[in-house]
Amino acid sequence: MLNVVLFGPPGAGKGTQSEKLLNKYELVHLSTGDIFRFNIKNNTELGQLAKTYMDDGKLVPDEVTIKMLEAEVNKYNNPNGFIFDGFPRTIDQAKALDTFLEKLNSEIGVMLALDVPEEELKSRLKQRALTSGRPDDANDDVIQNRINIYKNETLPLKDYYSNQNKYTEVYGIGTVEEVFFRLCEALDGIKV
Ligand code: B4P
Repeated sequence: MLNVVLFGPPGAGKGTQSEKLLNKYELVHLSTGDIFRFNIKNNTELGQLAKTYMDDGKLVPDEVTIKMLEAEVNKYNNPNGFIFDGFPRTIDQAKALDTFLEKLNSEIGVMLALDVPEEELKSRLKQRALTSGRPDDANDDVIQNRINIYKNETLPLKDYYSNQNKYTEVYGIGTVEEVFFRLCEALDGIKV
């Protein structure tokens, strides 16, 4: 199994690039953001809870997110591997992910991190707000909050995976195709 964590700040292009990677490498795509938004759209109990955090740009609590992710992982029987998009976002989530994968006799192969400067992130999210209808993209304070939470709670994962020699950074500026090419180069280097 090839298990990839696609990592980066809000708006770095994780969702965009995951769609392309999953086709090329035939991996299962698990995006916690997409799963939460699906639940919000369908007005489930989980969706109602997640919405109260997401609209403010806060992380959904670990116990909720971890339980949901494990249930998703267990839906698949013998996949080629997973792309985890937007998960883990905290050290506790990363530890939980290691435990789930151990149960499947597997592990994370690599964390691919998209490196994008803050000004570009803000401009992409505001652009997306014009069409996405996402409340968390539409407000400058919420965007800033998401970036701050990323720096404080999510960025420590860089060390978590670096210490296991699993961290690879990819420059996230350029066209979607250019960034995809760099990600594939990084991934192919690891697979060989
Ligand atoms: P997510 O859904 O994970 O999304 P994201 O961080 O907003 O963006 P992503 O990096 O996927 O950006 P995209 O490709 O769309 O999270 C949303 C919220 O869900 C979180 O704030 C949190 O509340 C909650 N949540 C999710 N996971 C959680 C977890 N594990 N624990 C707790 N809470 C969790 O790209 C953004 C824009 O840039 C798009 O418009 C795209 O078209 C554009 N773009 C992409 N690549 C580009 C390029 N190369 N050049 C120019 N524009 C580009």
